[in-house]
Amino acid sequence: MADRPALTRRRLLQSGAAIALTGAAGLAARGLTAPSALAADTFQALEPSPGSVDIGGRTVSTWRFADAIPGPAIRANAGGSIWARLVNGLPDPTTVHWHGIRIANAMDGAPITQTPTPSGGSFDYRFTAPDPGTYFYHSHYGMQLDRGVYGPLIIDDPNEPLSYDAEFVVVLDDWIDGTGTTPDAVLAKLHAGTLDSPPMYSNALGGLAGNVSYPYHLINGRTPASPVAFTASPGQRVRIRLINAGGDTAYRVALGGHRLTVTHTDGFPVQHVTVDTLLMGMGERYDVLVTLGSGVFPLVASAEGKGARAFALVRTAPGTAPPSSVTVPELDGNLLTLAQLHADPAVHLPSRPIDQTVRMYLGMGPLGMTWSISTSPGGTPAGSPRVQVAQGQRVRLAFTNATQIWHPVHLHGHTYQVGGAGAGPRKDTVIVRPNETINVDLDADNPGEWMLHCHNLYHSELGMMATLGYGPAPAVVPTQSHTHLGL
Ligand SMILES: [Cu+2]
Repeated sequence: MADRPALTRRRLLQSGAAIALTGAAGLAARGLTAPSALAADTFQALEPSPGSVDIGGRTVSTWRFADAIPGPAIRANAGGSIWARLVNGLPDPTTVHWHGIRIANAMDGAPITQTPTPSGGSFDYRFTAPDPGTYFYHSHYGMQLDRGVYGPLIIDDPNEPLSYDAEFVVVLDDWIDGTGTTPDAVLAKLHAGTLDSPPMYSNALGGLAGNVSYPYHLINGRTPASPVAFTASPGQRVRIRLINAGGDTAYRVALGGHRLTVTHTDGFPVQHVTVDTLLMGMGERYDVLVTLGSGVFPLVASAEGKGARAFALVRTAPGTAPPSSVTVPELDGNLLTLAQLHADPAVHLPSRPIDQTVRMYLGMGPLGMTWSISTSPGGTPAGSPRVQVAQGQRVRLAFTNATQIWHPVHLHGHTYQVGGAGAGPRKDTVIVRPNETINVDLDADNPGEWMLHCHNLYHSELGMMATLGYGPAPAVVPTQSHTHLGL
């Protein structure tokens, strides 16, 4: 196809994230051989372990997939087979979740679909990613994601309809691990009601912006003191794939001197809309197109309501880099709203009656020490409800936020359409603001037990999680929480 993007290996390496070693080359590089019956189009060894990471101006000790964060970029074609071999070098059990992928249930990497892989153990994830787009993978065990156990997952469309010259993969993260505390210690304080955070508010998020104040905010593992520089040529059209891998931070993203044409959210195409800036919750992804000017430009992800930012550079010409404190007027410009987003008609849910509507209430216990999803208003923060659906149903989930803080609500194994068939974007993670109700519709076409939870890791570990399951509940439902807080 004439307008396919010219994505060379060099360009991918310029994107600031390492390309995955694929197929036989990847196996050979890892000293492994694949019996032909086990061969896959894409192979990736994942060996999480404790160790130090240079985040730019500071070295921290943490848990991560490789010597640098994010972990290796895994890249595959839609419909191609992926084989990721987990070898757990962490002292705790772990799992790997393929966030946003409509995957077979047993491969979802959730602690309700597999026994977490013990320290020293291994697990082969073998799956096909049906939908092209921007995804990520991360540990789904305890607080490991808010350490550094995550990486980007890009599914290419062999018939990519968008035309662009280069691509940047931009992974955002709030960082606290190894800075004198750990996410587990922060979680324990939150649960005890003793976490002392400065007030953090955001009008755009409708109230409290977060619970945790982080010392650093990173783009592709680097602090603003030593930013990543993405390079391209003036006039080139660049696809920027944005991934929020944070634990408790919404990021407001802008590129100084440019507007952003939003083309996808959570992997799925939307009708293009051009804005100055967009706000993304934990677990959300956005793809934007930008035609680059000539110069050195600040790419800023402002930690919403937290008075701090992540920072990178986009360089298309020689020149002095702007300081990380540079004013970026686009951050205060036209902000993308959910109402502006409409799925590309090619990915609309077909129109049909809703078979089952499930009301789900997002709640908070005293002092934010516990959190909940309940199927009744005023439900208690105890337990993780299971929503039963039947294969073939059109299901509407109605999320009502009864708390004073926003929640990015994530469903495994499915992509819903916000607002119903033909209305808003296809997504797997949606921000629900205080006192807001958001309806999302989905087709129950992927049997299994699927986690449905807030992607604020502190909220989910303190109880804001449920299960969407097909048919009667399985006899044994494993525990979902591994924080050793007795929940
Ligand atoms: Cu939440």
